Amino acid sequence: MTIASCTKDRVTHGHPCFGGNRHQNGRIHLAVAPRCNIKCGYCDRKHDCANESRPGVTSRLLSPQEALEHVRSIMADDELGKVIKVIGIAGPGDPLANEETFETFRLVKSEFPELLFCMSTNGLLLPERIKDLTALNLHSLTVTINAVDPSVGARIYPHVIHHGTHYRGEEGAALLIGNQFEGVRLAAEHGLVVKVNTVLTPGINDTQIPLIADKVREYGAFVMNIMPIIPQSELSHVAPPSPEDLETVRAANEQIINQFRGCRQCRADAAGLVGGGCAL
Ligand code: CLF
Ligand code: SF4
Repeated sequence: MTIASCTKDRVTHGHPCFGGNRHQNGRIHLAVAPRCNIKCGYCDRKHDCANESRPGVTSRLLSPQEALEHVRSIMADDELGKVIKVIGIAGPGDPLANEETFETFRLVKSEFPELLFCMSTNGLLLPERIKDLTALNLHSLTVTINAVDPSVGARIYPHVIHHGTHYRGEEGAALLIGNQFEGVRLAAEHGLVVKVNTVLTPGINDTQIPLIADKVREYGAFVMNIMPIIPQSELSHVAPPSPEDLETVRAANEQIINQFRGCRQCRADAAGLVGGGCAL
């Protein structure tokens, strides 16, 4: 399924990660969210959230006030200031598990209301925070969903911590997956443009991809981004998909929902054009 350009522009406003022109439009990531409330088997927590980043690079944590100053300095730069269209929060942990995320959006939005605001999450807290996100007038949201079946999810998520209680195995996965899909449904219903990231983990969740696509399309997601696993931690033994295998999965999935193929698995403090951005 290709993204018709008139529909795409109306929905995404040129957002580089939703099919907008990523050679012209850039983003600033603000690394203000250190804590996480789940454990993904491909994450070792020495690095940024692996649902939107690659290992080997870590971000310096910023306070909300420092984040605002960081945005000010980039927007004042003659070259970078012209390309920045989006302010994103994508880690280093889960943005919804950190109140600093909300404070940062409020601060930056009050000074740069013309920018688009974007966030990426594992989705565990999405149903209960959706009203807070819409109150901020968040433009776009990414939810990483790796399974529909809790038995598959249990092989990807060793544990989930929800309101102070640890859940393991299928119980934890079922809670997480339920909140992810409900969160996507509510976000779309509230007018956010929703992208679903899925980490393709060969031998574990291959068969889940079309099931995820069917469900999130029904719930109103706009586009899906299938990312190759970068093996580490509990899933370090998994062989990542070849570029050819990844493309085969994306092409099949395109029959169900739009595909984003431009992802560069950014770090949580990236700034500039996707793929060409420096981290200041
Ligand atoms: Fe950042 Fe993510 Fe928003 Fe983009 S990144 S929070 S949706 S503004 Fe983009 Fe980077 Fe891929 Fe993410 S290329 S890792 S998809
Ligand atoms: Fe790591 Fe992100 Fe998963 Fe949290 S949500 S465990 S930070 S990959």
